[in-house]
Amino acid sequence: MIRDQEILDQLTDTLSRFVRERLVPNEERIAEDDAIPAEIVTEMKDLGLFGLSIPEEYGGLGLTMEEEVLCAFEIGQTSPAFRSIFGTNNGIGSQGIIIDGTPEQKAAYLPRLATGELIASFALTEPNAGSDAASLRTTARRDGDHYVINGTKRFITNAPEASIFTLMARTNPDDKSAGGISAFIVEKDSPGLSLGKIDKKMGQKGAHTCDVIFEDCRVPAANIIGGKEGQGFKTAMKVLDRGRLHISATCVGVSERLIRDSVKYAAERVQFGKPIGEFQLIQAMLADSRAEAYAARCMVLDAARKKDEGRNVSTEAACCKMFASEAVGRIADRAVQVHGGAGYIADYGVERFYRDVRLFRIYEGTTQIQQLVIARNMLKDIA
Ligand code: COS
Repeated sequence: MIRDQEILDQLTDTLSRFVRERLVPNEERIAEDDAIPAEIVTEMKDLGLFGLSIPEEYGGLGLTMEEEVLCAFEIGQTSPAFRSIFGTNNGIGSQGIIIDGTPEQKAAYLPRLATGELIASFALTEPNAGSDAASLRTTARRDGDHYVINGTKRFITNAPEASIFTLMARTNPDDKSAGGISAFIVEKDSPGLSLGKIDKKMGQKGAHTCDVIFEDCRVPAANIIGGKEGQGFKTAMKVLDRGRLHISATCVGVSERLIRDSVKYAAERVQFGKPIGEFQLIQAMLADSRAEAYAARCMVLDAARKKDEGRNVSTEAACCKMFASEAVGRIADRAVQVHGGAGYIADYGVERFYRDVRLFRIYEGTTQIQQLVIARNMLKDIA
């Protein structure tokens, strides 16, 4: 749903210019420094990027899902690490509070998340609970008006920068299933919370992950999301439904960027006396990439519109995540191939994207988890 086409066009134009003029020229720098420069983070805050999907009443832009994916198509056209720094405030870090939080929790955290004063992070994965999220072992034991949390969370995006964590922990030790899990808002300064060392990753330099360790960490009982125990797994799944659409839209943006760079290179690079773009074998790669990116864009828009209509898009979000992340992997591979030797050399930047996009097939649910979600829902629908 687009509420006001003119205002949205202004926003997407601004984002497109920001990406072109401020982010693209800094891609190499953030990869080398493994950090987003402070001045760029300030500009992102001024543009409202930390609050794209936070409701207007809490100071965000309150974008609908369709508006959000249209913005992500633009923001995706540069190194994914730029999106990552504000991505968790709009997506998995804040959505638990937006979807299931109490009015007090929303009022306490959302306004500061919208401005970027606070960074939110989503702490679900553990050393022994990744795809099988419901098997998580972190415990939260009630003790008076607090919970005492013990356990370790792993590969947590933006944990080194985070001010708050949306944490999933088991409040009922006798219930080993999803029903024993609750979601909490945990502030980074809570006693007993510490961080592991920053992980060395294959790509997405500038975006950071690390372990988050809870040792008798005391969290006020008022911070249980929604005020009820046992709802945390469902909160996490709803958050991921939305997050997966956002990631899919980012995949579309990166795909379009890589295709544009490939076409430009094919038009300029001369071999055998003519631009390589005139050779049909190069054309085939460009065409396959174009068709796949177009298909992904159409899927994401369709699913986003259905979500705005209030429909359950768990299946569609999984389809989008599976298709768009696999497609951008193929598109990045072809981009390297079209660039030939230059595609393998760091100076041209294509190899960096090739490594960066590999993550899209893994986080927020692997391709195999998306297949499982899609097929299970299909079987449920006919039952
Ligand atoms: N929205 C709302 N509720 C949902 C839901 C969704 N999208 N998906 C599942 N649920 C509910 C189910 O309805 C069920 O509730 P009831 O017990 O009341 O029926 C409960 O949650 C448990 O669901 P289910 O039995 O399907 O859970 P499973 O343990 O079998 O696992 C998968 C479900 C595999 C889909 C889940 O573990 C998953 O998504 N794993 C990947 C995790 C992930 O993405 N990790 C990345 C980390 S974040 S970067």
